Amino acid sequence: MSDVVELGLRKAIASSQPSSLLQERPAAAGAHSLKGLAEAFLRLMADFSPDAADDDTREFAAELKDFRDQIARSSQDQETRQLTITALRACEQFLRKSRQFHTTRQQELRDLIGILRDTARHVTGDNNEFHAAMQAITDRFCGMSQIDDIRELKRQMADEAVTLQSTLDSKQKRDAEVMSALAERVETLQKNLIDAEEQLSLDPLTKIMNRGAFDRAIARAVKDPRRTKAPLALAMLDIDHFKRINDTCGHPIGDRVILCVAQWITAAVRHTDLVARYGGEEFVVILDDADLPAAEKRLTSVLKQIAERSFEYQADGETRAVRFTMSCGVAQFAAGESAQELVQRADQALYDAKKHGRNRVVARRRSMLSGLFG
Ligand code: GH3
Ligand code: MG
Ligand code: MG
Repeated sequence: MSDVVELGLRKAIASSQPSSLLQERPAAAGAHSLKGLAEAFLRLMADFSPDAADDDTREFAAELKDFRDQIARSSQDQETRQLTITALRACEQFLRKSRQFHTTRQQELRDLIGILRDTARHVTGDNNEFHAAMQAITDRFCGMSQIDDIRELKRQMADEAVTLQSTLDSKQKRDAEVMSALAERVETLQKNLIDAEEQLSLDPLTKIMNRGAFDRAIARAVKDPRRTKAPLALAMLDIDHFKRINDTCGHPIGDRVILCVAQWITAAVRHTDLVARYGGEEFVVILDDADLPAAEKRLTSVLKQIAERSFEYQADGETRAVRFTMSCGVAQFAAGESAQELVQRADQALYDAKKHGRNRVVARRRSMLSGLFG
């Protein structure tokens, strides 16, 4: 509407314009209509900037009022023209400033919407409703020019910000719950894994290390960097004539004898020595920091203790006792040999112990030949 009035006003000024502004002429009909039109326009301009929200607008409203008063008071058409032109310039300047202000404000708000939308997209991937609402506001905003619309937009944005905040809060809460459930699950799985690994390494009957765990332990022990300084010995033990125990007492008692032997050996060696069931009624002991004589001495003592003990059990309402002996072969790790060679040598020593009458420890040294060609 202001454009139409502005155009009319400009035409009126043009039609009443003298050839020279300095030339004084009596008031004509054109000048009277210009006065009325100028007043109408300035009133309209005052209505156009209704609420004096900022200093500039307030100042402009006061300026308009001043112009209107001056134009109303003017008696000379030259003066009216001059005042009207000055007022028109002031209006143009205000409109330009106002347009500039709105453009800047539009851009800032659009940026703000963009930021909000990006934030929402990053933080809440599944919040389609929010994106749609923001898109609708953005579209509406592009067609806006009135200050009230912008105020409404601000209000909507504030509402959306509250919605976004609560969406973020509940998402964070959900994430925290998921994280804590996951942490709990991981902890349980880790415990299960440790349990499973432990079960995998244990012999089910005796609950000491099984053959697999022994193989890994001996492989680790021979590769230990301390090996160059500390000696390492391996003992292999076997129950003598175990078959007879099974035959006489039955297989279940044989099982209990095996379990009992595992406990006796474990109790008789150092806590740093590693005891494992190699298979059947055979056991192995890894003696860290023990050379061949030391290992031989320690195992002789173990065998002596076992030979002196007896395994007791109940059968047919009476207590029965089983006595038995064990044979043992020992070998010391030699630099450069493999774990397999060490085990083989201890096994050969055990075979020798059996061959030479059982219930004894036989130590087997590495032959010069294996040292040279091994
Ligand atoms: P040696 O003095 O030569 O070692 O004679 P041995 O009778 O102890 O040896 P042999 O190899 O002839 O017999 C071992 C027996 O051990 C045979 C097998 O049935 C028994 N055995 C192996 N594992 C188990 C087990 O887990 N439980 C029971 N009860 N017996 C087993
Ligand atoms: Mg045996
Ligand atoms: Mg055997």
